Amino acid sequence: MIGLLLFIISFPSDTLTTSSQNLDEVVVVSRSQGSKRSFKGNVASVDEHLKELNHISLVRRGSYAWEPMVNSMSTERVSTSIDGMKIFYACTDKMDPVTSYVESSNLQNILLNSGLNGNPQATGNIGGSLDLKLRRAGFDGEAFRLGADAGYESNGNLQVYSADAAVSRRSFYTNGGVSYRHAGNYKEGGGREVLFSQFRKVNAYDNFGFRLSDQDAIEGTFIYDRASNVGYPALNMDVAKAEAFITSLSYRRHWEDKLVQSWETKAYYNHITHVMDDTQRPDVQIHMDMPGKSWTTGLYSLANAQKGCHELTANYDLYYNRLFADMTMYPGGAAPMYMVTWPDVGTLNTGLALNDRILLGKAHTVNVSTKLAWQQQRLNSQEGYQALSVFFPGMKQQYHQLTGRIAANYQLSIVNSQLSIGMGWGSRAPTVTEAYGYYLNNTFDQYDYIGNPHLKNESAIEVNANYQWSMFNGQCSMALDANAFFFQNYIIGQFEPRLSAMTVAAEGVKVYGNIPHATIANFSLTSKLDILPWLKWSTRLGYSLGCDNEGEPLPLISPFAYTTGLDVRFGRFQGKVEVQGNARQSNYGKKYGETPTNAWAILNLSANYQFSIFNYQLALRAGIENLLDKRYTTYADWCDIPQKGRNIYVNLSVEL
Ligand SMILES: [Cu+2]
Repeated sequence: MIGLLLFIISFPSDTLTTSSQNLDEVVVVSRSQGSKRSFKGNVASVDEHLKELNHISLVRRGSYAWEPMVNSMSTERVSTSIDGMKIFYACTDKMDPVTSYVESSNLQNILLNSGLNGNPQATGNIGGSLDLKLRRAGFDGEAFRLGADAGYESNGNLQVYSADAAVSRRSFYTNGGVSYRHAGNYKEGGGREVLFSQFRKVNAYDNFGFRLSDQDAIEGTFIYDRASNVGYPALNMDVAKAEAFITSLSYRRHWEDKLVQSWETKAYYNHITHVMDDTQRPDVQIHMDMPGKSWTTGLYSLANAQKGCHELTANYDLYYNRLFADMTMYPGGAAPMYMVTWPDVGTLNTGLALNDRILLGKAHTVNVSTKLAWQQQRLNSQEGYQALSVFFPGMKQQYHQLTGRIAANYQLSIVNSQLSIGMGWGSRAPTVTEAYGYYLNNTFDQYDYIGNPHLKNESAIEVNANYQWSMFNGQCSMALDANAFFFQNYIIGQFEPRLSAMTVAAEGVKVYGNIPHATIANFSLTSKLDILPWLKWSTRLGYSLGCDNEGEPLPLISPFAYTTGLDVRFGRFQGKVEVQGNARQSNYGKKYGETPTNAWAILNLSANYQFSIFNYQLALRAGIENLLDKRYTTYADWCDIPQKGRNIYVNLSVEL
C-alpha cells in the first residue's frame, strides 16, 4: 500500500520523508520524473494530475474546478490540506474545491492516504486525505534555475503559460513563479458547443527558506490565486471571481543520532472570496447575488522520533475557520429578499495525532495511527441563527463535537509479493452545510437543502486489503486493492414534505439526517506487462458499490471502469495509445435523484519528446484526447453534462 515517493528537495529532514510511511499514492506534479504523472506534463491542471490516482474520481460541473472523490466519497468525507494547512472552500454549491485554489506549478506532488489512515493534519477523513505538497527549491540545490511552459489545446482554445525561477544557496532559497490559464467554451463529441464552460485563472506564488544554523531553518509560503469568468454548465450560476490568498511561516529543526529527529511548527492563514454570478445567463427568472467567504488560521507542530524498531510521529494541530455566505434575490418589481445561507459559522478545532510504524524484521511492518479532535462551532450571525431556529426550536448557538479515528495496518513483504491488510474506525462531525445550511439549491436532484444542527456524528468501520506481486524479474506485475466502509449514522439529505421550496424550479425541500447504516466498497485491479524492452502494456479495472440502509444504491458510485494502454519508448521519445471506458451505470441512486449513465469508451493518443538545445532542456508533448470525437457523459458528470469531444493538445517546457 505504500506508494513511491519521489522528490528532489535537499533539506535533510523534510517532513515528506518521515510522513511517507503511511502514504497510499503519490502523483508527481513538478518537473522531476516520477512513476505516476499526467502525460500532459507540467501544463496539466491539478485536476488532470489527480485523475492519475487509483482511488480518485472527479465530479465535473464544468471544465474547471473538479471535485475530487476519494474511495467514492466526496468533500464531506475527505480531508484536503496544502502542505498540512487546513483550508475550506467558500461556495455553498461546491463550485470551488480546495484543489482549485492552487496551480500545478505550485506543487511538488500530491499525497493521497486512502481511508482512515490519514495524514496527521487530517480530520473527518473517512474516505481519505489529500495533501498538496508545495514545491520548494530547498537549500544546497541547483544555484539558479529558470523554467517556462506554454500549452495549447484545440478544444475550447485552452492556453496555458507559466514561468518560474529558483535560487538555492547554503543558507537561503527562494522559488516563485506566475501562471495563466484561459479557455473558451469547449465542444462535446459531435461538435456542439457547451455553453458556459469557459474560465480564466491567474496564479502567483513564492516559497522561501532561511537556514539559521546547521540544524534549523525558517520557511515560508505565499500563494495568490484568482479565477474569474468561470462557467458552470451543470449549474444555474457562474463565478465572477474566486480568489484565494494562502500564506504560512514555519520553523524546522532536526537532530542527528537523537531520539527526536525532526520537529516542525507551522503557523498559517488563508482566506477565500467566492462571488457567483448569473448575469450572463439568459432566462433568469429571479436574479441572485450569492457571495461566500472562508477564513482559516491555524498551526500545527509535528515531531518525528525513532527508537528501536519504532518510527513515531506526533502532531498537534489547531485551527479556526469562519464560513459565511448569503443570498440576495431580486424578484422583478418586488423588494429584494435577503437570506443568510451559511450563518457565519466559526469552527475551532484542535487535535492530537499519533502514528507508530513498527518494523518487525525485514518482512513485517505494522502501522498504527490515531487521532482525537475536539471542536466547537458557533453561529456568529444572529439573523442566520434565528432563521434556522424556526425549523429547529431549542437549537443552540454553539455546539461541541468530539471526533476520532484509529487505524491499523499489517504489511507482509516476501519475495516478489507484498500483502497488506488493515482495519480502522473513525468519525466525523457534520459539515457547515449539513448542520447549518439554509435553503441551498442542489441541481443534482433539484431540491433545496436545509442543514440540521441536531445531526449526530457519522462514523465508519473500514477494512482494506491489498496484494501486489511481480514475476519474471518485475516484467509482469499485478495489484489487487479492495476496501469497504460500513457506516453508522450516515449523513444524507431526506425529503421533508412539510416544507416548500424557495428556488423556482425545485421539487421540494430536503433536510440532512442520519440514516442508521450505509456501505461503500471499492475494488481495483492493475497490471503491467513488459512485452518487449520498448513496449509496455498496462491495464486498470475498477468497480465500486454503495448502498443505504434499505439496500438502495447511493448516488455517484462508479460503475465498472477500465483503462488499458500500450506505452512505447525509443530513446528520448515516448508514446501511448489508450482506451478508457465505463460500463453502463445500472446501480444508480434513483432514490437520491440520480439518473443512469450509458456505457462509453474513448481512444486517446499521446507522445512526448525530450531534447536539449545549447544548455536548455526541452520537452515537447502532443496528443489527441477522444480521437473518435465520441459524445459521452460519465457517472460523475453533474447533471449529465457531456465531456469534451476531440481535443488536440501540444505543449512545450523549457528549463535552464
Ligand atoms: Cu459558488
